[in-house]
Amino acid sequence: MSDVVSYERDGDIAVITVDNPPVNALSLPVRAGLANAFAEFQQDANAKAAVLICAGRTFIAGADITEFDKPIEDPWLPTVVEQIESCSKVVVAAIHGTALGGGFETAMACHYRCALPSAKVGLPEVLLGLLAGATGTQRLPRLIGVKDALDVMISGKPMAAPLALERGAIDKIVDGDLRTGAIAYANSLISDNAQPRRISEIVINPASIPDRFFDDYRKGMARQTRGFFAPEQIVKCVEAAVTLPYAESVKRENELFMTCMASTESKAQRHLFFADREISKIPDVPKDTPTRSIEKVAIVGGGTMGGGIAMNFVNVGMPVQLKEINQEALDRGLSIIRGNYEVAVKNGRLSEAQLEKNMAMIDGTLDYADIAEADIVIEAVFENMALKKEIFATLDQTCKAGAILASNTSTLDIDEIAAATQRPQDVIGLHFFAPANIMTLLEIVRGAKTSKDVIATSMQMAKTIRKSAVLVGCCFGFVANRMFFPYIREAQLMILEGISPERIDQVAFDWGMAMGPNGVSDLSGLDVLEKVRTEWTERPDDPVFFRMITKLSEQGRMGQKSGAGIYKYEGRKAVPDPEVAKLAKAEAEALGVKQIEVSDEEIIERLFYSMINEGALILEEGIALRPSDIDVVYANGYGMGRYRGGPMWYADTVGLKNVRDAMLKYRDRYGDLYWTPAPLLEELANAGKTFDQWNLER
Ligand code: 3H9
Repeated sequence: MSDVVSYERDGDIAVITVDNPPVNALSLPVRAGLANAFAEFQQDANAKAAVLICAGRTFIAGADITEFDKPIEDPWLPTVVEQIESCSKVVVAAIHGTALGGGFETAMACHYRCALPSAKVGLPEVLLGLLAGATGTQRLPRLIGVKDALDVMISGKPMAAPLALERGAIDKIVDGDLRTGAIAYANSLISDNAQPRRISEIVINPASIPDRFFDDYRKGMARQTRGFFAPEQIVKCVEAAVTLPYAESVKRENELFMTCMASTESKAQRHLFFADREISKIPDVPKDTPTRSIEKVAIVGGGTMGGGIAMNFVNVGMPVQLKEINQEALDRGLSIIRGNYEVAVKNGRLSEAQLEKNMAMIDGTLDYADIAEADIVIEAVFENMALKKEIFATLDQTCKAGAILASNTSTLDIDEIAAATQRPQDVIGLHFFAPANIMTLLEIVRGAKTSKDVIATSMQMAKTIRKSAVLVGCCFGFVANRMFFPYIREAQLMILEGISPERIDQVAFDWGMAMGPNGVSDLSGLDVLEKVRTEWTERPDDPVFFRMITKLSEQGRMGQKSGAGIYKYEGRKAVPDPEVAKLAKAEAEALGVKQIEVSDEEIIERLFYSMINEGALILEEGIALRPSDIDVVYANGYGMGRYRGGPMWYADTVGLKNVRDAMLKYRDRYGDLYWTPAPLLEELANAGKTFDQWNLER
């Protein structure tokens, strides 16, 4: 028998067990093992039914994604699932953990499905830019109906066992030991003379589907799926399930699966799947690094950011102390948090009782002495080095030994902040992204003296509060903002050059950003960006740099919050403002900036290649551990469409030679202040390599 699939008998029941840690992915040995095991079951005259079960933490969690970049090797999963379904004796799937993708497809090939109450089943292929290509798009609509199946496959969200039972995706929930329960279920099916029940034999009556159903479905999903390739292919597969005979529609599914697999979008999404998991691997901070216990959390500064950070802890049941400078500021901070929870209550995501419970977990204080026993203190006051140093000096005086002292700075030098204390080893940056209670990204900034256990504890704490934490080194702006500055810089210069903010934003949006650079600047606050500019002591010596931000904020146009910034605002709707165009023209004249016409391609190149070049510098300096860490930052913190794979992956898909050559074109026009290719970019472009290859080879 195979190493990863075993066959044994328990009375009349064959028990086929997959044991392929960590998640029982359907790698070639598993597929081959399943094919052999089901052939044996078919031959085994003493086996009246079979139970398919998995060892370890989960049922099969899907196809082995690492195999998708290699040639397919037989037996391919669609063949294995057809073999399972065609067994002449009853097969029962016994599910625990997560039966996902190919795992759920395998379970759907079984004739009956039972599951633990905690199990989940689903087809999340869409999140990898794929579709359920082992008959999943054909079986699920037959099993639970076209609309529900589409919802499951387009969202990628798994169904919890009780919902799966209600929808008919599973047949039984087993309490207690799964193997015992599944064998008992199989025995009861035999006693009842139950026959194999094959989903492929269910026919969907086309007349049961309302006219225009698929057109309407496409319209309904358009916003959510903008830019992604797979969702439309999934809809096509389900249309085929309704209109074509099973064998033909399976063929269609296979063709569309292959198209998805070869698509740039899917490659980008698969890259991010692994990138999201790589971020927790820190070469000099291994998994067994000791950690400190974090039970008491204090936050200094109860503004929008501090309040948002507090909510992260409260939401996972951890009480928080919130320190403010006076009662008025504290009351305001608490009322913002309450307001956020009230929205959740209004949307039905939180009960009134939970709201009150959450608020009771926040203990406001005006006195540093009250937070002396905190295990971690997170400072979240505004970006001002002098103020932060003062706070850290006070924390050093008041906090217990061993407390982690963290700053939520988005740009400033952690080492300088740490130097205000006698314990720089305990100081770290925790850069949350606004709104801090919603955005999943957390940049963890390692100072020169930050100790490894403080890093390990911060990474672990990030998991607890469900953040995607990327460890970065110390420089102005770290990874996220440092790469964001060139992006904003180009958007600003283009406005001076006579290109309308709305066109720049539209091009960025169409390319895949959730919001263009000008809309984001207004949302962040032009006063905030101006403050960052002035705090940046080594900012470029260039009067044009961030010019409109400076001028508009001088006029009190601070962005969305003041009703006007780069745009005017009607409520939250951004409206182009002719005054801004006038101001840009006057500033351009004063600064000698030429008015030019640009193509959409140029807008994309200037916005993103400037960002990518900064990324290359960041990699050279070791500020980010790997190119894929930068990709995670942009996919999770800045709303860059996952189908782009992040800026560094995108650069790889464009070709680094093309990126470098475009930079040289702009260097000819603008000089070398901004457009000199980073040495790493130059080296890789000349060698015909990608950032990804560079990462693997070093
Ligand atoms: C598919 O099925 C296509 C078919 O329809 C058609 C075929 C013809 N393959 O996430 P974790 C690794 S597409 C390979 O940290 P958790 C993961 O990289 C697939 N490796 O654990 C990590 O490695 P490392 C559809 C995989 O407990 C380790 O396992 N299925 C796969 O937080 C632990 O993972 C999916 O999309 C895989 N399929 O979460 C499900 N899955 O330790 C994808 C995981 O070296 N998987 N790894 O970093 C998941 O959603 C989560 O991993 C899961 C467990 C919920 C299962």
